[in-house]
Amino acid sequence: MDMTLRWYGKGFDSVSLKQIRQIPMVKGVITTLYDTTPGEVWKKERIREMKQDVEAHGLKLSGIESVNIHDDIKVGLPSRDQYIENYIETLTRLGEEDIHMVCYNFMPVFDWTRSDLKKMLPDGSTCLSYDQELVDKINVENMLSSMEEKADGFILPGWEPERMARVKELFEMYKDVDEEKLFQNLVYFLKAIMPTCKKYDIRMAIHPDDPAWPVFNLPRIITGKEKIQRMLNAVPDMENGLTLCTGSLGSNPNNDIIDMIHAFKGRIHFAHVRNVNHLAPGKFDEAPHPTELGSLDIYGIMKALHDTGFDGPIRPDHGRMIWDEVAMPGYGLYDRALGARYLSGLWEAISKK
Ligand code: CS2
Ligand code: MN
Repeated sequence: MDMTLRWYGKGFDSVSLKQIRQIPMVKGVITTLYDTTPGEVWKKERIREMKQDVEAHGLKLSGIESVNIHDDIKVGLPSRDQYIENYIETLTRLGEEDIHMVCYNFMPVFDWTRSDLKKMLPDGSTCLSYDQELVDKINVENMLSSMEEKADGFILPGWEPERMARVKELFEMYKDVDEEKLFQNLVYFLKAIMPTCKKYDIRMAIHPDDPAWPVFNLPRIITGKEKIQRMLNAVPDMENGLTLCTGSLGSNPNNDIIDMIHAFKGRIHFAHVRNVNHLAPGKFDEAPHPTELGSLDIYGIMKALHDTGFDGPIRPDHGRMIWDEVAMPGYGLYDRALGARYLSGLWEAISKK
C-alpha cells in the first residue's frame, strides 16, 4: 500500500508539494498535466519536469489521474483510431519515465456530478453533496454555472469551461450511444492499448461513474459489481484494472464494496477511500473518513484491501473543507491529511493483527 495525495500541479492546486511531504505516511502524489486536453499527446519534457519536481520534494510520482479520453473514442467515431494512437503515444512516454499507473474514466459529457459543492454541516465544515431531486431540476446547460458558483475560482476536473461551452454539442454527439455501445467502445479502446501497457507495465485503472447511476439520461457503465466484472472479463489482461473509489461506488447503498474487493482481487490498481452518508435514495453527502461518521465500513474496506494483497497507490480521495481553508472543492489539504492519517492507522493495526 502506497499512501498518496492527489495533486493538480503548480498553479492549479492551492496545496504545495512541501505541505504534502509533511503529512506523515504520505509518500507519493497522484498528479497530471492539468492543462492538457483529451486527445493531445503529452510532451516528453513536461512529463519529465513534472516527475522531477515531485521527486525534488522528496515524494514519488505514484501514478497519473487522469489521462482523459477523447469523446470520439467514447462515441466510437472513425476518428477514434487517431486519438487512440495519441493515447498510446502518451502511455509510451509515461512508461519511459517509469510511471506505471494511469487512472481514467469513461463517463459521457460530465465527469463526477454534485448538486452542492459547499453544503454546510452541523460542525461548520462544508462538503460535496448530491441530491437527485435537485439535479433533476437543473437544466444541463446551466450545470456548469451552478457548479462554478461555489468552486471559489478553481477549475473543477472534468468541468473545464471550454468543454462546458460545448455541452449542447456533446449531448448531440452521444444521442445514439447507449450503454451497450459505450461498453463496446471501451472494450475497443482497451484492446488497442493493452500491448503498450504490457510493454511498459502500465496498469490502467478505470474510475467508477460518480454517482453510480445514469445522470441526465446519459449511459453509465462502471456502476456496480456485474458491470465491472463484465468489463474486466472482456479484456482479461491484468493491466486492465479498476480504481476502487469507495465514495463513487458507495453512492449506491446496494453496492457491497467489500465483496467487490474480494471479487476483483489482483485487478484493483488504485484505491480512493472515503466515506459517504446516505440520506435518502439518490441523496448523499460526502462524509469525514472514519467509519463511525458515514455509511461505509471503512475498516472493513481497508481490511479487505489488506487481505487481498492490494499493493497499489491509495488516496483519501475527497475531503470536506475545514478550518476555513479555501481550496478546490473536495481537495483541501486538512481533511484529506486527516483522512490519510486515519487510513494509515487502520492499515498498521490491520497489518499487526
Ligand atoms: C473523482 C473524479 O476521484 C475523484 O476525485 O471525483 O474526478 C476522478 O478523478 C476522475 O473521474 C478520474 O478520471
Ligand atoms: Mn474517486
